[in-house]
Amino acid sequence: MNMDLFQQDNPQQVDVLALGPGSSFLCGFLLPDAGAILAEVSQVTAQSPLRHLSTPGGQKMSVAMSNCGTLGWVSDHAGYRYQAEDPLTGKPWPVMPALLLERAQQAAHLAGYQHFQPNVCLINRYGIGARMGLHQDRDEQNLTAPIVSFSLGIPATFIWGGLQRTAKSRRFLLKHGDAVVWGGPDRLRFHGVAPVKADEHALTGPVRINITFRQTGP
Ligand code: MD6
Ligand code: FE
Repeated sequence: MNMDLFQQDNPQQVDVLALGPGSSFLCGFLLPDAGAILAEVSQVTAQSPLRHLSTPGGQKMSVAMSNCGTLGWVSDHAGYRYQAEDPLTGKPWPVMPALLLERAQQAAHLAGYQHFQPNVCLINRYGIGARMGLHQDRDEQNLTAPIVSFSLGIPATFIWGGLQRTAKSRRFLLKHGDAVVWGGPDRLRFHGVAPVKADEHALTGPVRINITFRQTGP
């Protein structure tokens, strides 16, 4: 029986589409509070500004990043890692706003993950033309926890691959308000974002914001 059919479990009656055995697409999940979420993101980035990190190979990333939570994801010549201080400010990352945490846990719950306790919230800002190459998310110590991903602003084409880099990939559009939850057998799928096409959104202008929630520990 699909419990999501009951109003009390899914009061928004959001469509939950299976993308794979451990992953769900929640179409329009964030639409009721997109403005409030973007305001929280602005509060975070006022304290820990968005910046273009360098890859270990020395390339500047086209996506600008920041974090909130007890740890943040960073990249530099020394590699990819999570750390408790923002290297730009030398201070701890801003606290994860309650609304972001609550909505991430609701999304995980709707997708069948009941005990998601994210401690990291990675904020990605895409301008026109920004992209993210095919990668796996494997810097988290806890690979049994899912990742919850929120998309706001202008749309982007998500590239959804397989467990091997060379596996055939599918593409789908991530639009303003969409959430994706993935874990279980899909947790280590390769994925990326195609160069963002010129567009404007009333709430963000010519920008896409992606927020991913991760649980790095037990
Ligand atoms: C993005 N997302 O949507 C990039 N990674 O801009 C990711 O790289 C990602 O959405 C792991 C899990 C979910 C994601
Ligand atoms: Fe990723």
